[in-house]
Amino acid sequence: MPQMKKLLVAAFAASLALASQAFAHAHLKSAVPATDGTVKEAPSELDLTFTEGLNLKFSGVSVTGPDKVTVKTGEAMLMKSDTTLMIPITDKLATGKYIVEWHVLSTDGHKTNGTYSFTVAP
Ligand SMILES: [Cu+2]
Repeated sequence: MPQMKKLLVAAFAASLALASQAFAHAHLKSAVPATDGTVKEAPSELDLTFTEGLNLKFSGVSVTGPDKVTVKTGEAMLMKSDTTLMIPITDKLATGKYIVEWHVLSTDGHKTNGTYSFTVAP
């Protein structure tokens, strides 16, 4: 049944194409301070590195500290071929756990978002 075989091959190729598109979205690859990490010194910036280049205009984070207080952040910048989002922290962070909620638009036009936390140790 060559016709059927052609169809199966086409379907397989289409599913591969879809899968690789899904992987092309910008996923968080690494962060400083590290995701779920603990730092001894309060960071003056956050670096979030993604698997894809980002569109700065539609990318950003919101940081929430202990007691659900929103941390003041400066203007985000892109570094390392637009894959790293650098966010200056204008507040001096007290010890405690911080939640980082990020949202980005990758250069392929897909939006992704996520959440992670880090802790500033006493
Ligand atoms: Cu994508």
